[in-house]
Amino acid sequence: MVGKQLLLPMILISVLTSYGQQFAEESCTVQILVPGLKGEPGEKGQKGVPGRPGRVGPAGETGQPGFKGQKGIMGRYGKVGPSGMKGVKGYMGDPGPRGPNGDPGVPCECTSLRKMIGEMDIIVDQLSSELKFLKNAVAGIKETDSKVYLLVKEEKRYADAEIYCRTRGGQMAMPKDEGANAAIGGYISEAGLNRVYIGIHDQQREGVFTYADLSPMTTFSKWRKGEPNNAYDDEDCVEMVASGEWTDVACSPTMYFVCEFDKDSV
Ligand SMILES: [Ca+2]
Ligand SMILES: [Ca+2]
Repeated sequence: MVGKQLLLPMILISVLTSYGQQFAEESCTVQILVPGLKGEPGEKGQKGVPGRPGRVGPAGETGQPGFKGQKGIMGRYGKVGPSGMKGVKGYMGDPGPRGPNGDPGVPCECTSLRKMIGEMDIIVDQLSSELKFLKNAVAGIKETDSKVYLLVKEEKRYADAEIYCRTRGGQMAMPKDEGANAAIGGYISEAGLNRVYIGIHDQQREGVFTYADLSPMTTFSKWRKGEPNNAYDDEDCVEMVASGEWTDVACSPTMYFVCEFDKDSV
């Protein structure tokens, strides 16, 4: 296409040039220029690249305000608020009708009640004591053919120990033969004790020892060597040591002791 567009001017120039030369050579010759035939239409070209974006247009006009919407549905109930302040105290009401008279009271019997309580305390003490006695008995007793011996692990003076045994139907242990003495001595040593009171004393007459039931000593005795010696002129009771031997001692110190009970009465 371009080639065909340029062809005509070139031909024209060529003709003019040629014409000029010929005009110079043949100044009288006349040339007539005729356009060539129209060429065939060319093929359609390819689509070009997109052009650049155009400029930003001017701002539009402000629109009109819309209509107000309809009222919405009721919302849920809110949380319960805090308690309010305490109100002012009201006025006192009128006094009510008088009630009926009560029953007549009973005279106080405090003295007899106190006496009863005191007696009950004594009974409780006695029961506690009996319970200890039973615990001792359950813990272990010794016996011979005719006697039952009980080692009482409560420290008492001789006089109190004697009362204790008698209150329970017995006596302080009175070893009147080798068998009984060995039984009591074994009891003491098995218990791991060194000495206990037994039922022998010379409280009635100094130097004349009797058993707790005041029966006289006959042929049997088990005095330790050098005993009885009535030391400090104050030894009228007797203890048995673990070997089974006897020693006269004072009656006031407290120590464990052994009671005996006749099997017939147990
Ligand atoms: Ca004595
Ligand atoms: Ca002595």
